[in-house]
Amino acid sequence: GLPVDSIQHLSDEHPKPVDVHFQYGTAGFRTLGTLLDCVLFRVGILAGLRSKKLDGKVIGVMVTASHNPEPDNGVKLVDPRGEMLESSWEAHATALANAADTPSFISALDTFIKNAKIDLSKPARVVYARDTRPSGGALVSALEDGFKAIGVDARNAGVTTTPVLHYLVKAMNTKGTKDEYGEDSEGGYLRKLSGAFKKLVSGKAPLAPLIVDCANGVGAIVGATLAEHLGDTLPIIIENGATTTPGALNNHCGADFVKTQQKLPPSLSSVLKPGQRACSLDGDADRLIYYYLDERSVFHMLDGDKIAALVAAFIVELVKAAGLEGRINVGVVQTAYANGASTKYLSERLPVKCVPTGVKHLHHAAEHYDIGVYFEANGHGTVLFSPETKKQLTSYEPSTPAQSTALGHLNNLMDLINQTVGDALSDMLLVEVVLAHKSYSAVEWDSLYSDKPNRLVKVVVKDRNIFKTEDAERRLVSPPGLQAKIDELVRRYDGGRSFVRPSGTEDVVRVYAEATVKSQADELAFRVAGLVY
Ligand code: NG1
Ligand code: ZN
Repeated sequence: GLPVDSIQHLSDEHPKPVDVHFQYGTAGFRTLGTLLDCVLFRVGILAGLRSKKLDGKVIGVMVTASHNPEPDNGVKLVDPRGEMLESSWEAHATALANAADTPSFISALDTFIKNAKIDLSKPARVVYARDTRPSGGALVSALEDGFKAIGVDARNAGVTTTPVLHYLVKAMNTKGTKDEYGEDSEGGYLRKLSGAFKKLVSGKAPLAPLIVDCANGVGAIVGATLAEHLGDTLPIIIENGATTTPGALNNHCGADFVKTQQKLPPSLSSVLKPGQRACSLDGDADRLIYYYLDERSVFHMLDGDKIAALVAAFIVELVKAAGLEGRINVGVVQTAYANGASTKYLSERLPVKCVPTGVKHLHHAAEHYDIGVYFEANGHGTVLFSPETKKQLTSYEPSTPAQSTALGHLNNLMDLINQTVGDALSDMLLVEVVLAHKSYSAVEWDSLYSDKPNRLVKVVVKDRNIFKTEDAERRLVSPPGLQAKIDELVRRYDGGRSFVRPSGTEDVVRVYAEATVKSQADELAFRVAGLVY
């Protein structure tokens, strides 16, 4: 049965703050770090239960608030294949986190264990990690109390990136099987990525140094070790690597800053030379945005959509060159936030699907292709190779040297790409490989298509839950009549497109608009926002 005494005793040390409601959203639990102690304790227990439910498979727990300001923190669970927690458990997590006190928490646990038919005699295994946030250490202690309370065989992966933690979960669960994903350590991860990278760029012209803005977060730590593994094959210059400077994390730097401000992090203005490539990671290194300055020092951003276009077109070419056209189908998954010009570019070359916001939707849709490329415009994304495709690529007999070369590249890409989740460092190497193969500069990559001018605004409303969408969040069904008004406005703008949806991570409604001219995109966004308000 449930070790009630041990849970009771430890739970009393991690009381729930009154007047706070927690919600397991698309990014797990996320709020001020000072409020999360009890949540971490309870998540420790929940992770143990999830592992027991899945017969002792390893579950991951990541303590991070990604691109959010430094005082925030958060926690999310990772399922055995390295993927996001199954949706039905999100509600259980929310219910347990909100139990007012120890007795109601224990009774909620009891009910949950019965309803979910969890066999408590099963083993529980968890691997956990945190980013560099100052609140992380204490929150991890609370998490460990949760493990202690229910009895979990827990492995501390220390301070590392979100994608490394996802990798570890998958590597631990496949260890010793024919599907072994890789050595189950950060070193194993770095050797896998850098090994594949070196094979992919061998014989290509040397790559010019790349500036990497690490958002003063954990990407700087893992990125520095990666740089050592890469040596001369890719000279990396780490900027914003101040992981212990109070207040520096994500402050005027990082992928979210660049994407939302559409400008250079001020700290790079004296570093970046015209024509030179640079990229920014976010605070837990699962998002990546590239950019460069043109010869007039004008800033140009290469976001997740540009990465998807670059990578998808390259993979399609390799599949063709390997002689596998028609046998391996490549597809792309985007959300409504994808720039209209990227959707047009990609749709002319391969199947493109639009899904609601949130990594789990993108990931699941990408699994339906033989090779599925997914990226959010904000720079989160990866490429998935189906198990069938993996088999095909490892067993296929090429009939010409050219086919053999292309096949080798596809096999190395499978190792280079972190297929569990978006991974800024892995994606960065992927971009560099394509640039090396195509002999593209940042300018040439940028010219695949021109972004349509766009504007994203947030609107604070009384109740964002009245906003209901359909068609992958591109149309509102509620409040009644509002979509017709938006349609009516959009018609008046050349190349106009706009949609409204409630945020899943903030208490706001987001309004996105595109138009052929920037000032019109801004105007359309603000007029639609006026309808919402
Ligand atoms: P919400 O707050 O639901 O718009 C944001 C991002 C998503 C995704 C999630 C999870 C935008 C417009 N939205 O979601 O793309 O990254 O956070 O972190 O960028
Ligand atoms: Zn992140």
